[in-house]
Amino acid sequence: MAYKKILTIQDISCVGQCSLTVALPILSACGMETCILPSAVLSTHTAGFSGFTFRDLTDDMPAIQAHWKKENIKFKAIYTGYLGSIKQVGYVRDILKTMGTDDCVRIVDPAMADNGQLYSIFNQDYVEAMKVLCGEADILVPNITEACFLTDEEYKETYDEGYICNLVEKLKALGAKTVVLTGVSYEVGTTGVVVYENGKMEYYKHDKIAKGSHGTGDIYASAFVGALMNDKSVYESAKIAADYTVKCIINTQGDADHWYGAKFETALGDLIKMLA
Ligand code: PXL
Repeated sequence: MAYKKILTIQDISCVGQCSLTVALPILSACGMETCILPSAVLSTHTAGFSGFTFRDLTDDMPAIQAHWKKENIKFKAIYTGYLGSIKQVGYVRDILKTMGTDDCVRIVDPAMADNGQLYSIFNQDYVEAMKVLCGEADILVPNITEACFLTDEEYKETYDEGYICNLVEKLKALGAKTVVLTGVSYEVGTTGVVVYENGKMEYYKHDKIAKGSHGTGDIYASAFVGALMNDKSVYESAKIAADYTVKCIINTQGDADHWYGAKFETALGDLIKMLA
């Protein structure tokens, strides 16, 4: 397996099992040297906790990037998630453009919305900035809510293939080369991932676990990047990430005290086996 230096840019939610506290261990377990650029530091994530602290690290970014440039540091993949501000989206666009190796893969998870709603700190101006960043991705990994905000389409709970194809077409029109759309469910009891690549659309269907968990989008995207960096195809990576995320949710089910995240650590062994 190739050992690669990759960069992930997202927040540190100190408690809550999302963003960097998920991406770093998952990518490390996948065998990657994982460098981080924290977008913000929060006491907890924002979905369900109240009174969280939020330190925006936007203004630290240019100096960090300048130092890395001076040290000739380049990354084989750059994977972005939850960002701290609109100004920061601009800095991240520049990092995507300038800090990759010639064969760098740029993966963007818009990480701004779920269940039909934007996360609390974001607004329409942020959505507009995110559209530009998403257009510059090699691989875009949105959920359906994010796809709707990015394409100005109405969010629906039930839909057909035509609705999903239209979303994917419009996401491609933003400029992203490859799209991995998560949480696509056409029937009760199953959900899945739509993968659009090189003019071909495929669907991987799997069980839908009744319990929805916070942070599963981050678990999914991190495992996807980890599999991809292990030279799996986009479709195979999308499938591995889905199977792993389902295991994490199953391992969390039935623990009412664990409402804020998924016990992704308990299935890391399974993920490593899937990569073998
Ligand atoms: O999992 C997405 C996420 C990441 N980071 C923070 C969040 C959320 C979801 O709410 O609040 C800070």
